[in-house]
Amino acid sequence: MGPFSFTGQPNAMGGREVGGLSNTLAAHLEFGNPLHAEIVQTFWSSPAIAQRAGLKAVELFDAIEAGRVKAVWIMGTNPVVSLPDGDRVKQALSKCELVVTSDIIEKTDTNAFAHVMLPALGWGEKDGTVTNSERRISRQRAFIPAPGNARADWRIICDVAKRMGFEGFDFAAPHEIFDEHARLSAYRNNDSENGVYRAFNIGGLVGLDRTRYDALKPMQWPFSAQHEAGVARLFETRRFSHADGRARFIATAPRDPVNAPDDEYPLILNTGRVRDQWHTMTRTGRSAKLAGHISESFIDMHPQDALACGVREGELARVSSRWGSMIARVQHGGGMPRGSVFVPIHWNDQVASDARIGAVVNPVVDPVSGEPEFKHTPVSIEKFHVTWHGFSLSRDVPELDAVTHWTRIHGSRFVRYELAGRNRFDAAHDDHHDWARALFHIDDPHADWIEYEDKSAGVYRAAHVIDDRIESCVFISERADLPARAWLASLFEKDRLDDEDRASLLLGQAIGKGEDTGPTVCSCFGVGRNTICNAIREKGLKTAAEVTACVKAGGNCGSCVPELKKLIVETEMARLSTV
Ligand SMILES: Nc1nc2c(c(=O)[nH]1)N[C@H]1C(S)=C(S)[C@@H](COP(=O)(O)OP(=O)(O)OC[C@H]3O[C@@H](n4cnc5c(=O)[nH]c(N)nc54)[C@H](O)[C@@H]3O)O[C@H]1N2
Ligand SMILES: Nc1nc2c(c(=O)[nH]1)N[C@H]1C(S)=C(S)[C@@H](COP(=O)(O)OP(=O)(O)OC[C@H]3O[C@@H](n4cnc5c(=O)[nH]c(N)nc54)[C@H](O)[C@@H]3O)O[C@H]1N2
Ligand SMILES: [Mo]
Repeated sequence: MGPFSFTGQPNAMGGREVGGLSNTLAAHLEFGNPLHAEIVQTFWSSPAIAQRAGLKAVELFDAIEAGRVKAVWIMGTNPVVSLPDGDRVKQALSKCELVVTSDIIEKTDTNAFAHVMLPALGWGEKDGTVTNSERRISRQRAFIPAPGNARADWRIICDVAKRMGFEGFDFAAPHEIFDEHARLSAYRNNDSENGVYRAFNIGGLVGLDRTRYDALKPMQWPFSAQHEAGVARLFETRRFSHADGRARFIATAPRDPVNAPDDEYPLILNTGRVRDQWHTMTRTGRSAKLAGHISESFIDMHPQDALACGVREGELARVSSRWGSMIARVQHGGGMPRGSVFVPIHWNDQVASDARIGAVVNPVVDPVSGEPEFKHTPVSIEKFHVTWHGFSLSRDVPELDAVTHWTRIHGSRFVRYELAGRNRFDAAHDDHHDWARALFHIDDPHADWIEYEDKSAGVYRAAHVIDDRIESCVFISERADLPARAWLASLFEKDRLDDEDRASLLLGQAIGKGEDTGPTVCSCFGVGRNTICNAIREKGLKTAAEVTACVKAGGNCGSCVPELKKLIVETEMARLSTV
């Protein structure tokens, strides 16, 4: 989206309409204007109403740490991962007297601090409306049944409110809440003496019963009695939301980031997303297909900066700032300028030993919006020393206590770990053998255990088979010669290994058959990089559309099209450099 992202969360607009931010009242009414507060209070016949904005996210955790806030209810967000200065967020939560969380996933970095967990329903399990960036309200319907005792957030809120003795929470279903929401949006929304004009007006949707609510078609607000069809373009009438109907330009003075790089922290850390993960990965991290694209966190940096820091592509490095540190693998592919490094925001303590970039990010915020300086933290980078690299694939979770660094990758019938360690294996003492069996909890001396060891090269490979079915395997090496993971992963789909599989097992690839299709580029159709590059080379493909026609990649959601274009250029450059 570049610098002009309006809003990213799919229902961020919906969140604003219902007053989901600490500095707004519901229905586009604001704090700081007594008339606004009075409108909401009167509509709700509420005995009291807050007159001041609440604490914004970063301020809230400062207040928790200082003991000024003693109870917090965290709903639908994972602040231990997504807020800056993440270790301080952990510290604040561990001091807080009461931490309640509502999430749809049990094991998250934030849930680790909860005293009370309230299991919620996810979007495919619940019923309601969402609003996207073009003000279009759409019905959202459950298409999978509720798991266990999980309940919709609105039900949880209403029940807690009722138990606390508050009135006005007796809703039987979402359409009743929507009706109240629509009535508030239209309430005193006019130019009369005691009203306040708001563009957000869905008065035309007041009084929908369950049947009409269920049948609601997507439509753009405002949707009042006057605008029955919804409004595609706002402000065509040149009526804005200020009392005088006029818009305001606000001159903003540019300001440098508060923390400048220096000798100790000479590089600028930029953070953001990768294509196939969503935020803190609680959901996307569980998809085997999505993990095929980029499976580990990384530090993208210019090759010359890497040289100056003494790190090489493929090696692990530590990124440190004044606030904290994390570890990830160095790469150069992103075209970073000198002086800047990029680390994705997604990986966290559930999926990796030490990959939470939020711990490194500085907590300075914009004074007006409260938005943190997520894209600018001075950091230093140094090599993270390990003596060996490896990976394991297993049906059960291995024992990781003796492993220095790991990342977990979700497979369809297995879990994969990328591993690295600092210990030295003593070949004379069967160290590898004992270590690998402990990793998979194997005590049985008669287990079907196949192993290969090249002591002088520091290479060890082993696999555990039960009734001809692969149970686990581990590959470690002191050199950069580990096999690709794809073929081994495919063995976990089989109920029986055939003789050829067994013979090829510790090679890590099928003898004589099949080819490595490379890391996934198109997640929709599971098309690998090598397949795409071979097609481009052999058929002389020149456009992304031609690649799609040939190997299907890019033909569904289209999010890999930029990558296809890049591969076309790279393949052409490689061809030119060899002629
Ligand atoms: N796959 C995926 N998509 C998502 C999300 C996700 O988690 N995963 N999250 C959604 C959400 S909630 C949001 S908010 C959006 C965010 O969407 P974007 O804001 O588009 O995404 P980011 O990756 O955070 O950063 C965008 C770019 O801004 C650049 N940048 C950093 N500093 C500067 C600067 O000073 N000037 C300029 N011009 N550019 C700069 C970064 O290098 C980066 O390439 O994405 C949404 N879409
Ligand atoms: N360093 C750095 N940090 C960033 C950013 C950055 O660019 N750089 N970007 C920032 C931005 S723009 C954003 S939007 C944030 C996102 O940060 P978060 O909002 O903290 O990230 P999510 O992973 O989307 O968290 C959503 C949580 O709610 C749970 N959940 C999902 N659906 C439901 C539901 O229906 N009900 C309930 N109760 N829970 C549910 C999920 O399992 C997950 O734990 O990260 C911010 N942090
Ligand atoms: Mo966002």
